[in-house]
Amino acid sequence: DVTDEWWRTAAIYQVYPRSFADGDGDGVGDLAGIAARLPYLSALGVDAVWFSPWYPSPMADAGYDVTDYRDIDPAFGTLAGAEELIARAHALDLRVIVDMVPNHCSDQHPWFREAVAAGPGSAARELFWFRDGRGPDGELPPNNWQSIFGGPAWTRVADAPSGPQREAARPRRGVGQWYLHLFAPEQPDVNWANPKVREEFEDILRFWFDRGVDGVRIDSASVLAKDPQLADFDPAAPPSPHPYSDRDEVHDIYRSWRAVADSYPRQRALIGEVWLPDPARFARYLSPGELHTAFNFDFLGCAWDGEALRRCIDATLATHAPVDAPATWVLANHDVTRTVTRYGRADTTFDHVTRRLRHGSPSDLTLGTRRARAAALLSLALPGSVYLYQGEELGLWEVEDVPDELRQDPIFRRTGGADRGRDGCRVPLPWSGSNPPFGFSPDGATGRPWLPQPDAWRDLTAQRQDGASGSMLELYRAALRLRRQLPGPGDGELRWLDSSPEALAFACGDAFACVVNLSDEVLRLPRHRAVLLASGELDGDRLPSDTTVWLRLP
Ligand code: ISL
Repeated sequence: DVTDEWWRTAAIYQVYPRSFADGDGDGVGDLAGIAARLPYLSALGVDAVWFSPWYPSPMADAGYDVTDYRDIDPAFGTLAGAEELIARAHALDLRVIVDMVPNHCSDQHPWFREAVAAGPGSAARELFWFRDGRGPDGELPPNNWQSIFGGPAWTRVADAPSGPQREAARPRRGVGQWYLHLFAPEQPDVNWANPKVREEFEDILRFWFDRGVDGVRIDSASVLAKDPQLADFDPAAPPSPHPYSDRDEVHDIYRSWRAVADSYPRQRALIGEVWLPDPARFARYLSPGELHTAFNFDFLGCAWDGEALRRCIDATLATHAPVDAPATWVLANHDVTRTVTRYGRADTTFDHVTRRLRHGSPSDLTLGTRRARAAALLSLALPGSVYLYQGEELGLWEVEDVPDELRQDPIFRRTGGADRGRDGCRVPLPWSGSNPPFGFSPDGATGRPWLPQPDAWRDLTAQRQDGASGSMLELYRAALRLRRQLPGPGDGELRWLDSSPEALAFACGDAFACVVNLSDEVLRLPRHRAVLLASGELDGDRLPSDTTVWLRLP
């Protein structure tokens, strides 16, 4: 149906392929594992599945370093397997979203290998940002830009070798030009001012749309365009326009992408990961002829505090209303500390420069779980679309004691361990049984899960929670079921019912209300209403602290 704007109120489940389910027993998740668990996702009640990158990759950044945008990494499966997975998902009424990584590719991508081999001044180098270094021998990076993962945003390559060495040329610490990478050195930024780059990615979009995918999630969507001057700047007081963030040229790219999406008879959604603190700048990505929807992390970065949450909700709704785009709500993803752990701490703050959560105190997981349940019902009640990260529905916590030698996140390495990185939220899911690998890998598997699972996850397996009243899984299932059945949760216009800073009480539509108690005191619920669902136990008409309730209004 061409008019079906399913993404407006969708609940979208993020699958992180390495860690979802392992079909072949090597300890790494794969498409066969995902295919076997699609019925689980369908029963959970989500509308769409977003797959984090599944393309061939050396995995320097867990697949966000792509060597071939039109294929599947052999560790995950085959392209035919992906096509079959898309078809199976559709047969279960699940939409499919793939991850598009347009800001950078892998340093092993044929384009980059060719650029290194071809040497300075070549057309191949024009697909990236190569520059001579500064200093007498070019030994200093071309400018002062810092990588988002720590350290300089530049790496030097060897000068172009000639003769038979050419083919084998690989980037390494060298004496030649430098290339720009806003993320890890293994992720060279491509040059979006080059028409060849634009053609290539439009073709890649078509490639996946032709295979039936319903939308793309656009990684790091606001940093694609760079100021070709590549001048130094003070990150504490960046110039306007910014040298690489949110430049006007980037909107031009998405207008072309929209034309590609619109050339298909069935709606394909463009979903931007648009990290921008300024709501007006954010909303530009949603203007007519650009992206359908976008998410950022304001909600996720919000403290468990009534006033802060209300401000964030109001600001988010106010940003989206004028552009007639749905608000999006994200509590977790593969880049941040899991909710249970985050909410179990008194001192978590969000660092807007590094975009990392910071904390000092240990986490109280009982409190964290209670709040994560309350936050889940809040996010699923708010009007708009909602993104769930795999394992959130099981109440998994951050695995903070991953041994250093097993950590794979480049952030851990690039910061010398000062930032523990993102491995702790990427531990393979526990499905069944009482011991690792908890059904993540099939019986008789030869490989162990690529990151070790805590023994205590035996209580959090999907199997253990299935049908268990009061389990996190059953809470998500019930909420997603109601979200589908009723006008109200996830839908309509939000009206605040209470102005107290420590209670978030709002109605959506005529008959549905959501109340979150963020105070230390018991809250008395309004009369003449029926309880549809609660994140914790109620005592008559009393709502305990850190609890959310969904109500049917008379
Ligand atoms: O995770 C972050 C820093 O700790 C964020 O700033 C993150 O880098 C940013 O949101 C972009 O994230 C996306 O692109 C990265 C990749 O590492 C992330 O996993 C991905 O979500 C580079 O491709």
